[in-house]
Amino acid sequence: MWKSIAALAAIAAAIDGAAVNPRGYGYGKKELVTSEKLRKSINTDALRKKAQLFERFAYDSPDKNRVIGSEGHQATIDYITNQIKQFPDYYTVTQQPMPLSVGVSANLTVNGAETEAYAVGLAPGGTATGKLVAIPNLGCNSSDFPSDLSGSIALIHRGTCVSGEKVAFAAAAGATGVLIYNNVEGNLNGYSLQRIPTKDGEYVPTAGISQGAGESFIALTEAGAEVTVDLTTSAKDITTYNIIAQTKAGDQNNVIHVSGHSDSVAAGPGINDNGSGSISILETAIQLTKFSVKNAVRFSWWTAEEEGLLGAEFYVKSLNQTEKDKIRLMLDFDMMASPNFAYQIYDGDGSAYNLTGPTGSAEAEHEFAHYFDDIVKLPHTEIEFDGRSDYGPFLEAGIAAGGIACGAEGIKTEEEFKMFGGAAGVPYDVNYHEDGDTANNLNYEAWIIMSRAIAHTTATYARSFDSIPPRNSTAIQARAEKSLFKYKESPRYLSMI
Ligand SMILES: *[C@@H]1O[C@H](CO)[C@@H](O)[C@H](O)[C@H]1NC(C)=O
Ligand SMILES: *[C@@H]1O[C@H](CO)[C@@H](O)[C@H](O)[C@H]1NC(C)=O
Ligand SMILES: *[C@@H]1O[C@H](CO)[C@@H](O)[C@H](O)[C@H]1NC(C)=O
Ligand SMILES: *[C@@H]1O[C@H](CO)[C@@H](O)[C@H](O)[C@H]1NC(C)=O
Ligand SMILES: *[C@@H]1O[C@H](CO)[C@@H](O)[C@H](O)[C@H]1NC(C)=O
Ligand SMILES: CC(=O)N[C@H]1CO[C@H](CO)[C@@H](O)[C@@H]1O
Repeated sequence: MWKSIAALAAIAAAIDGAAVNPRGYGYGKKELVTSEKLRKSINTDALRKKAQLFERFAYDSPDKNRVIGSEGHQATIDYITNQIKQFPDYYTVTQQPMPLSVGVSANLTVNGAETEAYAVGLAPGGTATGKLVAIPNLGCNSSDFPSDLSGSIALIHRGTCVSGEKVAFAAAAGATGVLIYNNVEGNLNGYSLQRIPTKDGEYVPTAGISQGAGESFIALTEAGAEVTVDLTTSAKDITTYNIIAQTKAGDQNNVIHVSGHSDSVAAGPGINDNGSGSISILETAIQLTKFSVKNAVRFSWWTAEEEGLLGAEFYVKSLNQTEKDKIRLMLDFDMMASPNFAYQIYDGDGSAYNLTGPTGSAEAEHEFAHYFDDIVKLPHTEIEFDGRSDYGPFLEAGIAAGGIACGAEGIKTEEEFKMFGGAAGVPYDVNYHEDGDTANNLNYEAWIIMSRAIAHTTATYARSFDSIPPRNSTAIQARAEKSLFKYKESPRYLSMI
């Protein structure tokens, strides 16, 4: 006996249909999730245990971090995926592979003298020798580049646009290598071109150097001296993964997308930044399995956030418009447990910073405010909706977004001290991007409040999108274009690139 493909498909659909109710509730007798029940199921012990585990992934790895391509990061990805796989009836989970090139080392001599330099992520390895040509302005426009850079090495200042654009302009003009010099004091180490290449061979070997070195080479070229550069870089091709899990039940055409990032910077284990966000989301995903949902809930753990939001960008680019339209709201969570915390909500309605998000972002902000005002009765502030984390690519695609954070390298103000305690005049997280970003240095009081805010919004939107304006691609697109223009000019966004 054989069955036609169509018959097999019908059987598969019938089997699927038994387990999945695309119209809603699903899962037999599980009760519909509520904010209160989901919030109460999140506890500090479970968060703490996972933070210690993430830290172990970092410290058991030769590099003592969870940076992309490291054993610590792969262990994190495997752990999260396996946790979700414990609920095969509840979630489908996939790992989305993303090929990347990470920098290994760079050796540079300038006029024969060795100069400290660092390989830059996404740039290929290779050798370039030639005359140094300083690029005026910031190299964000092709008109900054001489038409023929054949056999030359371009020297470009960091900032204002992602370095991937600068290197692509230089390579298109014939440059065989690029040096990027820092726009703040110190070496340009652990830096990335921050933009996935759009075609093969778009980038050339690139190294990062200090601001001081860059300025001294410019002085030489301006004095008319010929500056000869020998650059050798090495890079390693890796495959890293986004993790995407989605409830099998719930309306698959109206999705609440909850996400954080799974990687750390190279300097340390990255337990607040942003292990804390990843863990809060994982715990929410685990606890959600006790309940049924009306709208599908999608959880994502992005890779390569620290290299320029690459995982989230890669994911958004992989979606066609129909798939983008299914995401009614994207919520992003990073740095949930800063030692000197403030409760900060992304300013989606633009009331504090003038940068609004796509339609629906204002309503998301108000839902978080409702949680702080009415449920936990705690103060909160706003932070600029600047696209400086994984929600940036979603904003750019016109998808409504929101989120909360506890603060990174910014300084707590006197006013915030009065609201939240801690210490004024000190960063929210003194360990930001340092080796002290460990499980012991988290603020567990803040973390549980923040995690329950995630549970609150997840449950609220898993029940209903009534508070989010209906989808309207025309209006969403028009709004996105406007806010995108602005957020790419925001000082906070610019300080990241
Ligand atoms: C690049 O420079 C040209 C010439 O100065 C100008 O017309 C153009 O608008 C610039 N493009 C961008 C994207 O700034
Ligand atoms: C740079 O030099 C160091 C020390 O000699 C060497 O270990 C490393 O492999 C070199 N890197 C490249 C890209 O040539
Ligand atoms: C969009 O992508 C989904 C998932 O890959 C696919 O099933 C669907 O056919 C695509 N739709 C269009 C219009 O291309
Ligand atoms: C927001 O816009 C208003 C009116 O244009 C302006 O007065 C205010 O300074 C702006 N605020 C910020 C934080 O940019
Ligand atoms: C969608 O938004 C556009 C622009 O704001 C508006 O003209 C149109 O009437 C809206 N369509 C629906 C169905 O609400
Ligand atoms: C919201 C927030 O603070 N997110 C941080 C997570 O990590 C990245 C990279 O370190 C920071 O740039 C973000 O600010």
